[in-house]
Amino acid sequence: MAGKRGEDVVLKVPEGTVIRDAASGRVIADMSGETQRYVILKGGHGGNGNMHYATSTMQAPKYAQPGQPARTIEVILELKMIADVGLVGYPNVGKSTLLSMSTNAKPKIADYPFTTLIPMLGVVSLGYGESFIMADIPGLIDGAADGAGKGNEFLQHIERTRLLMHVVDASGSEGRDPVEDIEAINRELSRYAVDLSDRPQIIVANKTDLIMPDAGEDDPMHRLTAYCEANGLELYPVSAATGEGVKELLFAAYRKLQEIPVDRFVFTQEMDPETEITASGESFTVSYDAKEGQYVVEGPKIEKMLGYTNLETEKGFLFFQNFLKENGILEQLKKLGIQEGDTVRLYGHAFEYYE
Ligand SMILES: Nc1nc2c(ncn2[C@@H]2O[C@H](COP(=O)(O)OP(=O)(O)OP(=O)(O)O)[C@@H](O)[C@H]2O)c(=O)[nH]1
Ligand SMILES: [Mg+2]
Repeated sequence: MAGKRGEDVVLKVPEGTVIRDAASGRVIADMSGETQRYVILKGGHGGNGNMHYATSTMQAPKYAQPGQPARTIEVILELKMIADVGLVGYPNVGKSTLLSMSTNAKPKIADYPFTTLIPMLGVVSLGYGESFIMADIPGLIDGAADGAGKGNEFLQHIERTRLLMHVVDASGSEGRDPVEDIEAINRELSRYAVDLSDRPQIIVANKTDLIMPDAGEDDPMHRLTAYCEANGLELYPVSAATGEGVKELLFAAYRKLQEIPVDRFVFTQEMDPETEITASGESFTVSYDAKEGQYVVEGPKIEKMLGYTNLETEKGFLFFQNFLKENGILEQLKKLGIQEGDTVRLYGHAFEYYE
């Protein structure tokens, strides 16, 4: 009698998820800030039950109009964490150790590269309601911006962070040079799809407990300090293992965050599916069959309409006429030069055309 309602498809996503059109990659919506709910595609118009067509003489008409078909779209849901501070650096420099020392998070820590495989968040509480969110991501390697070691996937998680903590192994315990490491990681940050090199940065010189006392000129901290001074970078020596210097680092980060605007990187809409996507398979063609001397209208849309329209009834026939007009079919027939009395063929049906 009244026609069934379709079900809504509701997908719950974590805050910060970016919705993109799978075909073109264009941004449809950024599920952050004000956007808490977003309708990607509205369902088709509902149909009319047979009671809609009841008249005083026809109490129970057999004709009913089904609803319009639904439209479909394939989307990519891009998870982007929302954190204030993002930890970046080569594998094994102690990023996860720093996260576990600074927050309640319990990341996996081990003495080999690529221990962290998925990004992790933790809340840094400094007391008196002073807190911020810190994100640990897996270690980056050369070519990360091009996807090496899944680098681009990991970098996407820090796109929205306001401040980067760039962690290096200041002791050079693995034979790497911290200054070279800073430059290499920053190269990757600037080459990533979204230029991350202008994000405010704090350099964290970790593993200071491993630096030999009285190392003199061999102390990598010397070169690191000189490099940071020369390049205007803030440097904090810490030992994530012993906790030495960590408090100072966290307070410095908190102070710095107060100066950086909170309006995080928001993605603007590049595509509105509502205006671009039409129901699939909703097409038809209008042509002239010279051999038969008939005009031919065909296609899935016509087939579908004929399937739910009873042309034997007056209501059905009226609907059919309206359909031809509203879909521009009459217009196309006129363009092809149709004259009064000509025959129009639609699958099994043939009609004489009259204005
Ligand atoms: N001596 C010393 N060892 C540390 C310090 N910080 C981390 N480590 C050790 O360094 C190793 C790597 O630490 P992680 O925190 O797992 O390093 P990560 O940067 O998260 O590594 P990935 O997740 O692989 O990128 C572990 O064995 C830690 O115990 C430190 O300050 N001093
Ligand atoms: Mg880690």
